[in-house]
Parts: sequence; C-alpha cells; structure tokens
Amino acid sequence: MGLKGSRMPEARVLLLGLDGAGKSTVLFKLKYNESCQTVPTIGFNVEMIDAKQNKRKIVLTMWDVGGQKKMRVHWRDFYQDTAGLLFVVDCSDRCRLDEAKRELEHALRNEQLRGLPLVIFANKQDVEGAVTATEITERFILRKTCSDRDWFVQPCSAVSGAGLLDGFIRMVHLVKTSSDDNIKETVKYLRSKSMRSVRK
Ligand code: G3D
Repeated sequence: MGLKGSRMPEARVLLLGLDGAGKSTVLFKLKYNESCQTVPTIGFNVEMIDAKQNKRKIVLTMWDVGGQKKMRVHWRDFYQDTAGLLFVVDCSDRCRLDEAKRELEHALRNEQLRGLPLVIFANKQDVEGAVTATEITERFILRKTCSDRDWFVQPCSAVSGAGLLDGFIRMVHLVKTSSDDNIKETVKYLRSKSMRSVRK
C-alpha cells in the first residue's frame, strides 16, 4: 500500500497470531497508548504509526489480521509487500502454544515472507505462570527455524503496555522501508547503465 501525499518512507508490518493472543490490544496500545474493549477481528485492522529509524522519520503501516481458524487461510493475502512480521503469542495459554508454533512456521515457509525480520511478542506476561520469552525461544526452536532471518522475542503485556515499545522499536530498526528498496533499485539501474556506457 502506498501513502499518497506522504514523503515519509514506509514499511508494512503484519501482525499475526492466534485469536485471542492480543493483537488488537497490542495495536491500539501502540497507536493510542490506550487499552480498549476488543472484539474478535473479522477481516483486519490497520493503523499507521510514525517512528524514527536512525534519525529519519518513517511510517509503519501495521496490519492486524484476524487470527481465528477460518481467517488464517487469508493471512497469505496480506504477505505481498510486507517488510516485517510481528507475531503475538498468548503466553498464559500453554495449551495453544503448539498451535501458535505451527501457524508461525507455516507463515514463515511462505516465499513472500522469506528473510523478513520477525519480532515475537511473548504477550500476557502479567498473568501468573505465563511462559517466558526464553521458553518461547526454545519451544518454538527459533534458532533453527529463523536461522535465515533477524528475529527477536520480546516479553510484554499489551494490557499494561510493558515491553511493547521495546518490541516495536526493534521492528523499526529491522525493517527495510519502501524508499530503501527504491534507492537500491535506482543504484542497480544506474550501475547497469554505467556498465553499458563503459562497454561502448
Ligand atoms: P486478538 O486481537 O489477538 O484476537 P485481543 O486478541 O487483542 O482481542 O485480546 C484478547 C483478550 O486478551 C482480550 O480480553 C484482551 O484484553 C486480553 N489481553 C490482551 N493482551 C493482554 C495482556 O497482555 N494481558 C492480559 N492479562 N490480557 C490481555 P477479553 O477479556 O476482552 O477477551
């Protein structure tokens, strides 16, 4: 998606996770610093959040796609042009960790997400007995599964906001913006042109 009229470089980030993991709560807390009454996401929520990458201003367009089983088949419709993946895990729900792992692995196997940075929000850390970020790293075998990409597991509580900004900033620094790609394309084009003129 382009930002008509905006000169700021943009990166599109996909917020995925099982239903009830806390995706919408994460998104609204990050955007408005408020908790809100969420309803199951049928379709998607999208918010633009301003950020700073090094010293320049960028915009992250965050897509929160419904996590219910019937919605997961549509996740791939959102993969194109994605620059980073935020995967939210409900760490208080031990029974669904394997399901979350399976869905994450399935998404990561998609060619369109190859090599893209991944930040996992190990959410609901405020709940007693919640699985820790270290346990998520081990249970999800992330060192192996994500050996071909940058990844990070951020413990957080979307309700209190603890850890959210840290995870968000991590993503901001890992994503490539659309203008980075444009610059690379331009450099490639100029190089090929100069090579042609050298050969003449
Ligand atoms: P989803 O968008 O991934 O489907 P939601 O998930 O954001 O709708 O959150 C599902 C439920 O989990 C909500 O509670 C929400 O308040 C709760 N939740 C989200 N993040 C946290 C957290 O960090 N800690 C705790 N304790 N709860 C959280 P309800 O009761 O509205 O279903």
